[in-house]
Amino acid sequence: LEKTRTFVMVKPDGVQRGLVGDIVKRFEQRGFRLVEAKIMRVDRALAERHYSQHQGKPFFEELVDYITSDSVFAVILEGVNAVAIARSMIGATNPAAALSGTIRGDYATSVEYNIIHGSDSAESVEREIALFFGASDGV
Ligand code: DAT
Ligand code: MG
Repeated sequence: LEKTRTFVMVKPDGVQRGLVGDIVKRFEQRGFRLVEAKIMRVDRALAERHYSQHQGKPFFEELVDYITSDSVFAVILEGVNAVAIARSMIGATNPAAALSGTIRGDYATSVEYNIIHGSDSAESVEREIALFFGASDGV
């Protein structure tokens, strides 16, 4: 079976709440391999590029403030059907709609603080891995 990559990022509240280990464990148990991972700070320039599709929306400034407020945990995952499976494990953008058993459904209550990001397409994976990990593509 063909393995592909996806990019996920535990947002500042997830790191602050000590959820990185639980979240990594979920992905590993599901069958993903960690290709690269790091704790890092996101500066405004990176945040605005990462979320460029949302520029101009009413929540954009708050979103950039939030994602730059403290460390995030950025991860490249590899597995079968990586984008779709990671997104289904993450759950709906608004935790009010996220099913229990999903990461947002188990750990988050507000759309502003929904604790994790996951790439939404193969194109987003390429773009986001380049933004967060540069040319490096792991081992
Ligand atoms: P996702 O993170 O599920 O891919 P998205 O790309 O539509 O969702 O939005 C990116 C982030 O922006 C999302 O995780 C939280 C924030 N956001 C989205 N819609 C919002 C809204 N209506 N109010 C406040 N924040 C919102
Ligand atoms: Mg998105």
